[in-house]
Amino acid sequence: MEYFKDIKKINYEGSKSNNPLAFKFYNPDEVILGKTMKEHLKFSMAYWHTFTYFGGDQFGGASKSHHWDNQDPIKNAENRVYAAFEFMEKMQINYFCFHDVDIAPRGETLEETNKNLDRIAAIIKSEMSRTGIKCLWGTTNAFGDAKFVHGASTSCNSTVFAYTAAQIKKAMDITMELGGENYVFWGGREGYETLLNTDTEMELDHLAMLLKMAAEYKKKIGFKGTLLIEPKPKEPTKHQYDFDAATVMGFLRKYGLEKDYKLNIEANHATLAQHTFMHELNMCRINGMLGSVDANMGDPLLGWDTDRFPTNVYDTTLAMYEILQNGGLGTGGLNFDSKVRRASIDEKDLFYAHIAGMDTFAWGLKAAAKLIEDGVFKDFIENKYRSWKSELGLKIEKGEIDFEGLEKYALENGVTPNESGRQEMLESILNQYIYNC
Ligand code: XLS
Ligand code: CA
Ligand code: CA
Repeated sequence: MEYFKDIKKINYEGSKSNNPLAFKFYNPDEVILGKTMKEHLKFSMAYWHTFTYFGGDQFGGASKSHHWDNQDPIKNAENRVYAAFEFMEKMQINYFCFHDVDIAPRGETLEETNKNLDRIAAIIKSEMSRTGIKCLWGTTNAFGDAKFVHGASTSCNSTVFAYTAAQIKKAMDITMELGGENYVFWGGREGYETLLNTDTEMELDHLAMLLKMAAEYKKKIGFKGTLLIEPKPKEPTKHQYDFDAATVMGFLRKYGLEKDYKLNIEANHATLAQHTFMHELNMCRINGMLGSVDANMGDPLLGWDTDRFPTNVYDTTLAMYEILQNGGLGTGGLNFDSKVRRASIDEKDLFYAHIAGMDTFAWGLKAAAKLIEDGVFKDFIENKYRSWKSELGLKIEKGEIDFEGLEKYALENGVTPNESGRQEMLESILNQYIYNC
């Protein structure tokens, strides 16, 4: 059966095309800096937002449905697999990401839930071999159910910790079975509302314990994918433990887990933490911890996690600038953890949304590649820091001079005049590159 009958495969038609169901900038086989666009941009569909989100928000329930839904939950899950693979094939999206609960319904017991997962995973596997589409990452939903009211691994209830571990074990097994390239941990309820009832020290120790066990289990089963932690500062809890990239890296180092994990950076989580997307990518890059990206954007006028499809070329250019400098994302990719708006009630909107996101990243890639090729900011930055190549600079960096020596230097030589940072000029050049790519 064909699920999206009115829609044919989305193709590249160039920037002059006025066909809304065509790519204007994403040209999968176009070569940029020695690699094709589709190699640079490992786009992934998020199973949850695209296939199990029906427009609900804090003020109202579903605003739309899928025409193949409304049957029994297992049949529903099966149909969803075929619809999802048809969607990805038509969109030319070669990867997907999933939570356990997105692909199969929860059963009455854990055993029944696991059986449901096995049944649907087998269908996914056969669709993967039919189409060549791959799994970017899997994860578990250890936040939605009421048992996680006090947290998952950070719960005061040790039986909830055990249940969380059991869920993760199964989700990791399935991710491995599907050849997943990564496994993600986002701690939806791993945080707190008030310190009046919270032992933060114990909770953080328990979170680390769970992550240690997961890393050990990965080795035990021979899972080759990368383990990723996804920072987010708030929502649903007031203070999430995995606040931002710097917090997560400090946490991993404290518990000796920095070799076992990398980070999955989400654009909207960066802005919720009052950082730019670029900042979070940069912090990971300079620490060798950049693993993967959740591609979306927030809304400057709304203070919450809006998960909008990315349409801001300025942001994607700067993001791709960091990603290219990182030498790509390794096993990671660009997962559209993005949802169409509540009022976008037509199934076609799913296509328009992904086209917009893919085109926006393609444009960003082109502009960023040109900036790198021309060494625009690199040359400027090298020149800006040139005093560190002087005798004094090299002595400081090598630890060959102490406070007394520096005092002597300052007394004898004073300070050379500073030069302009030229921010406005650089921003203007950046615009020029974005306009002209
Ligand atoms: C929620 C998170 C979530 C993770 C996967 O804000 O972005 O969707 O990516 O659990
Ligand atoms: Ca995410
Ligand atoms: Ca989000």
